[in-house]
Amino acid sequence: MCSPPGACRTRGWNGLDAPGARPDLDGMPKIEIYVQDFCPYCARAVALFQKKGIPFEEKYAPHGSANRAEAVERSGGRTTVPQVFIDGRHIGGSDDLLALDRAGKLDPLLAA
Ligand SMILES: N[C@@H](CCC(=O)N[C@@H](CS)C(=O)NCC(=O)O)C(=O)O
Repeated sequence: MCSPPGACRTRGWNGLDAPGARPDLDGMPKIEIYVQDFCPYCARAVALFQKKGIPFEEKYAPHGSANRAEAVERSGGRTTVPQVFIDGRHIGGSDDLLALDRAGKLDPLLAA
């Protein structure tokens, strides 16, 4: 679900927009990151997936947007961004994501 249309985009391993069908995404885990502008924590989460070469969907979720409300609901009430989901599973914010990575528990979730 992406509202309004255009508020979400898929970014490839190199961080460039990857619009339209992406056959190369078949079998990859579905990464969703809710973000807003001027958000260093969002940039940190995005940079981790870029470093790992994992494409992800960036959902633009500024205050008051439908995407922000969706992020709050899906995360069980977390009001900050980023909020990260892997195959629908809530991972948390940037600190949670990096802690998971440091613990060696992120890569297994990303293995196709
Ligand atoms: N510990 C959180 C911090 C996230 C955070 O503070 N994000 C800021 C934006 S960079 C935020 O959402 N602030 C509250 C707001 O904008 O309403 C994390 O690691 O994700």
